Amino acid sequence: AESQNWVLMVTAQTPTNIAVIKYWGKRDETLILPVNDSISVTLDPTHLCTTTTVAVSPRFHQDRMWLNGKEISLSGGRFQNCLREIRARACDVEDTKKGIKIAKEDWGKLHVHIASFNNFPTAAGLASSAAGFACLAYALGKLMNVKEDESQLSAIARQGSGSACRSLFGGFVKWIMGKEDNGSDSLAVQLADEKHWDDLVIIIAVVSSRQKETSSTSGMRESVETSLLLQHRAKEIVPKRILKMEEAIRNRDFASFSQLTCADSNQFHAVCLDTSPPIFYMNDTSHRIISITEKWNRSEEAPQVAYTFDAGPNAVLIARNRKAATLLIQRLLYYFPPSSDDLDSYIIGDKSI
Ligand code: 2P0
Repeated sequence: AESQNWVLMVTAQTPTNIAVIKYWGKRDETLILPVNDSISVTLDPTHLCTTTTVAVSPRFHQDRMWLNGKEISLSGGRFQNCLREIRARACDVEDTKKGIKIAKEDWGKLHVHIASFNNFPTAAGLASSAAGFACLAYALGKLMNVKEDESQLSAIARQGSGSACRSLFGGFVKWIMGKEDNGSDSLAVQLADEKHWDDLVIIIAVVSSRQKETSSTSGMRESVETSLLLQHRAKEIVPKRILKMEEAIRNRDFASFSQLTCADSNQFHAVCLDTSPPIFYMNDTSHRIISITEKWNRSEEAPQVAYTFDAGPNAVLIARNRKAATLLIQRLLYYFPPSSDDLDSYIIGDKSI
C-alpha cells in the first residue's frame, strides 16, 4: 500500500450454541480434541451472541484485543493458536477503492486489533466462550481472505474453545471428534439448517448470573482423570445416542429428541458427580426445574419440553412449539414468581441463526 494510514476492518456476529449431546472431556488438551462427538443447536442472534470487529493497519505495532471495551491479554496459547492458524491460510487482499493491496506474504508482518462485544453479561456463566472464538475465527478469516469453508474454520475455532467449533453453523450441528492425532478431522458439520425444525422455542431460565466455580476446562480435565463413568459414556453410550439424535432431528421427532436431550444432560451431570472431588453445577432450583418439567411431560400424552444444563445452574428449556412455550412460561412464573429469589431472569428466543 502507498500510504501507511489505511485501516481495513471486518465485523462479524455469531450466536452461541447449546449442546443436546454434551462434549465433556478431551483426549488432547492443546489441540482440544474431544473424547466423543457432540450435537448442538445454534441460537438465534438476538440473544447470547458476540459481535467482533477485526482491523489491520501498518500503524498497529502488536496484536491487541478488547473484550466489552476492556483490553485483555492475547498471550494465552488458545488465542495464539487461532491467530497462527488463520494467518497461515491468509491470501492476497485488494481494496481498489481504498487503494489497499496486501500480498499473502505481508500478513506475517502486519498486526491486528480485535474488539469483541457480548450482548449478554460475560460473567453470567452463560454461553461460555463458544460464540467468541467462533466469531473471532470467522472475522479473521474474512479479513485475511482465507479460502477455507466453515467446517475447516470450525477446526480452527475449536483450538480456541471446543464448543466454539459448533457455532460456525446455524440450525443443528455435529462436532465430529475425528480420528487423527493432529486434529485435522475434528470439526463441525451442519446436520440441518435453521428452517428445518423452526417450531422449537428455546427459553433460558437464568437461575444464577454469578460466575461458575469450576471452569469447564478444569472440570472436564478432572473428569477425564477420575471418572470411570466418563470412559463408559464416551465409548458405549454417546456413539449410539448420536445416531438416535440425528434420526430424531431428521424426523422432527420431539418425543425422542426430548428423551435423548434430558438423558444426556443428566448423564453429563452424573459424570460431574462421579468426578473426584465431585463437581456440582446444578443447584436446588435446577433440580426443581427438572422435576417440574418431568412431571408436566408425564402428565401429557407426549413430552412438551426438553431441559438441558451446562456447566452451571441455568436451565435451557426447549419447548416443542409456541403453545408449549407459553404454557411453560406460565408454569415457571407460578413456581418461581418474580418476587422470589430463585430465578434471576428469563431469556426467550428461537433456535436458528
Ligand atoms: C458442551 N460444555 O458441549 C459442553 C456441555 C459445557 C457442558 O463445551 O476447554 O468452554 O474451552 O474446550 O468448550 C464447555 O466447554 O471448554 C462445554 P474448552 P468449553 O457445550
